Amino acid sequence: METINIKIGGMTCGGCVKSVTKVLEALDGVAKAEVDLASASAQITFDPAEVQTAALVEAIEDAGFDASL
Ligand code: 9UX
Repeated sequence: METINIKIGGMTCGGCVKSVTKVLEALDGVAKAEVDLASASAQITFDPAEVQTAALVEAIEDAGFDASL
């Protein structure tokens, strides 16, 4: 497992946090996603053999938010 932190733009309430958490944890290879509103970021624990960081960024963007490594 690997852990990375991705900066997320556009989250304005707890519902956004839930949405982002859900899309990330729905991905195969993601073990845990801890999304934080105050720091506008997500700490993601994932298996790099199953999912790449680009796919994590894409999932966040597809949910309507900005994501950068
Ligand atoms: Mo809160 Mo986020 O009502 O899209 S869920 S702003």
